[in-house]
Amino acid sequence: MSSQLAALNQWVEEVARLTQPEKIHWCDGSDVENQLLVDLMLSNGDLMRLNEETHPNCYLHRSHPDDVARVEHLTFVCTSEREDAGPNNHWMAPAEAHAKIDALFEGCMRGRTLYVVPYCMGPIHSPLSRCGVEITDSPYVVANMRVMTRMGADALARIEREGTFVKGLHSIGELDPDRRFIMHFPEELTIKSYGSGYGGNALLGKKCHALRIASHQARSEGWLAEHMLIVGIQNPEGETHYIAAAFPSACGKTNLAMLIPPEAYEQAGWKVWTVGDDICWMQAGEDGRLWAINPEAGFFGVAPGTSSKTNRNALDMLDHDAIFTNVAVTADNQPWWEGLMVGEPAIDWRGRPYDPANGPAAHPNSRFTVSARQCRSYSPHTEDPQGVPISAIVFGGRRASLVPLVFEARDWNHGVLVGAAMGSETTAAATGKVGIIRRDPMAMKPFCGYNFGDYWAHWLSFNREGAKLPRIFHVNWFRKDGDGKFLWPGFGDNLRVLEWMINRVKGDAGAVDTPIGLLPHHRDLNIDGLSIGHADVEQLLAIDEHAWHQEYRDIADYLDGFGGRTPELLRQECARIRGALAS
Ligand code: TSX
Ligand code: MN
Repeated sequence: MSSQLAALNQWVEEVARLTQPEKIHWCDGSDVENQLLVDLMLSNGDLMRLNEETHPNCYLHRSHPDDVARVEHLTFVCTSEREDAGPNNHWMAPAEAHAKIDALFEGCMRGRTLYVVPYCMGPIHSPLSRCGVEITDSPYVVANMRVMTRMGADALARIEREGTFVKGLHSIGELDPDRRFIMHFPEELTIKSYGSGYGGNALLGKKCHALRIASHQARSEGWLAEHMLIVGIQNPEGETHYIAAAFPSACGKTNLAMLIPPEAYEQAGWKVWTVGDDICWMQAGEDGRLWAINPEAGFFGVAPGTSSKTNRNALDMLDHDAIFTNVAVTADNQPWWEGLMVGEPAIDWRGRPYDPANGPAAHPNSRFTVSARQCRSYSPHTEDPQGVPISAIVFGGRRASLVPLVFEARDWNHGVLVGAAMGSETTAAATGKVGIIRRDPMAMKPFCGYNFGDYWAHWLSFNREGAKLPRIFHVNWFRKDGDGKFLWPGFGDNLRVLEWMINRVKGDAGAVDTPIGLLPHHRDLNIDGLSIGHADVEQLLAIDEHAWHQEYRDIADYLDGFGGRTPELLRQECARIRGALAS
């Protein structure tokens, strides 16, 4: 046996001694294995079969009602120095954290099966990919990891060949919110998660590994692990430009990744290719460009709001071989959620007869899990070991006022400031008040595995001799007029904005220089066929210098919150813009 597999075996034995499972099962990722797990879950109530005529091989999972989302207040980054985790993370000393969570793991798998889940984040033969092993006592987690990652024998073979892997230990425990922790030990490439069976808390390859641990690792190895979709835009000339975009939750990342062009664009020959909808790993290639892979193999998307109008590509991939979590069902046992626009709920997400007095039928954070291969727009280049070259990075947020539809950063350093200054208005789904602006730098607030100050310095470090960096843009699809009506139609029509970006990259489009960045003149945006007035376009592209001055005062205060770790270059950039706005 290779020394790597010996190390893995030793860890599995250690965990088994601690957790006392009845059985140990090494997952190979095969169809036969999956069928056995599905059958087990159908018999123990973890899964229910959905309508076999309309939705073959589709299943519904109902989570514990107290276990329906990520839990930021119970999520810790455990570095030896508190300052390395930064004000953006909850921190606990590693020894204390291990002691605390190991006490919960003690004997927690008695009478249960321990599953060993080897997985690869990214194409199995890509040098940008990284492997991990998740130990879990949840067959639901195994079934989801099989869809979301390259799981099983091939990943195990790569681990054996390669050496290091991220160790993830997970148990659903008692599903008690008071006995729940998600702990990260980036210096040990280790994750320990106890007491939740839900998404990002339990599918450790996703947020825990591919973002929190990977961002830490990427900093020391010189690459980027980002909370970004990746989409390829093919123009009528047949060139494809790849765009990576970061948005906070509830801004429609999955919808943009699967965008359907307006009819006139489709007829002219435009095509949109989905590479990923949530996570992007990027590295400079020998040509100086940034090359990106999607470390995931599936989509774990929010169901409510998904319809044939908002995202036909997503809806079309959900009628076979999909796992649904916490959605409602119709009288004939089809999955249903708010915003689906067809059918009616009969049973709500908790399994009760639907009653509007109990709130929405589907949980607002209900999900689908589906293989990316089922997406019609899935890019064939997603499997390329070298990744895809990124032409543009897009940051964005939900802002009813102030922030224009689109602007371009002057240069890389300005773009990093634009990313660091990202903010979004809270929606009803998030805790607390609606319409409050929350800073969410690069959409990484819940996911950066180290101090944001160091993270911005790492971003700035990519601006070096020989680099051919992507242009950086900022968008806001959510600008409203005085009557509270959205000014921009959004969805497929966002391609008009992406077209301007691509033309900027090619040097074919005009822009107006302003203190906050470069904006399209209204003639630079193609609005043919849109029922949008000239005045609305002017409003979408206008800059209120007085209000921006206030915004930049807030941004400067926010950056100061990271003290000495905030790069001087960002402060200077901020001061430069404040000066330009004041004059
Ligand atoms: O996903 C969205 N995108 C990106 C699409 C590629 N949403 C949904 C956000 C919640 C996840 C949007 N909502 C977008 C958008 O561009 N824009 C809006 C706001 C909006 C909502 C409804 C309309 C227009 C804009 N309806 C009509 O104009 C008829
Ligand atoms: Mn996400």
